[in-house]
Amino acid sequence: MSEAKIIENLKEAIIELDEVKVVEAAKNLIDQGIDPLVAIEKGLSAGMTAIGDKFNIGECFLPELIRAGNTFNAGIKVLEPEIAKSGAKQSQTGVFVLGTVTGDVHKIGKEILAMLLKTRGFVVHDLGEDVSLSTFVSKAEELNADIIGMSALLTTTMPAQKEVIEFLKEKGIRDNFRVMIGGGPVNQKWADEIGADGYAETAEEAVRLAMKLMDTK
Ligand code: B12
Repeated sequence: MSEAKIIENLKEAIIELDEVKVVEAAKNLIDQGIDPLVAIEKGLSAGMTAIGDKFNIGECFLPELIRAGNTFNAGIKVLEPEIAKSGAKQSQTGVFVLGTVTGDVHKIGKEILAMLLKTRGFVVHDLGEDVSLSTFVSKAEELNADIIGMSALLTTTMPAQKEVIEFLKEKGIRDNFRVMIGGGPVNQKWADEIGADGYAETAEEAVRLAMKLMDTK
């Protein structure tokens, strides 16, 4: 089976909410030596975007979003050891405190980022979802973090990213950390506006950026 067809199968499996198909396609992909990161972006994530679009126009509802998330995770579970193998590094790159902002429970993108950061040597403290402003800041201080990463998938929760940065400034500790933001509705313009040190559209770009930011510390 061609690489394009396998990646298409991954995407279809998400849209069809088919966990058996996603596992089969992911295994197939490993057998064929296809880059799992390409498969995540072009297959699994593309499927999630399609589900999101269907949700937007009322063609599917919350239960389908939840099942799509489960299907996505079933695929990732198969790919994860492969990704770890490809990027395994011994030395510690930096300490990364990561979470989804308050009011927001989307975790799939954040967890992919956590996984990739770990394969590149970062020590990742995933604070979970619906993380309050004070938790982000107190944990970053306690763990002596190099980078704080905040995920927001809702336009209504994006302002929480700004509030964390403002809080860091109020406490006079803004310069102790690099701050990265991401998530569907977030973009570089928003990052500039709120004074974040970086934005990345995908987890792969985010890891590259995190490594670059470490050089500026
Ligand atoms: C799955 C899903 C859910 C699941 C979440 C399951 C889970 N545990 O994560 C459930 C069902 C719970 C859910 C609920 C809701 N959802 Co929802 N959901 C989605 C969906 C379909 C996929 C999200 C996803 O996982 N994408 C796949 C991952 C891989 O992509 P990603 O998260 O963007 O992450 C990538 C990058 O953004 C980046 N990244 C992510 N985080 C970070 C952090 C940093 C620091 C960096 C640098 C990069 C980075 O790297 C990742 C990998 O490349 C999206 C549609 C979409 N296309 O995104 C809607 C979507 C996000 N949801 C939406 C909505 C409206 C809701 C609800 C309000 C629905 C409702 N009426 O209740 C609730 C809100 C719940 C809440 N309070 O949070 C809207 C948001 C609209 C908006 N712009 O505000 C979307 C866009 C759907 C739509 N088209 O309308 N949802």
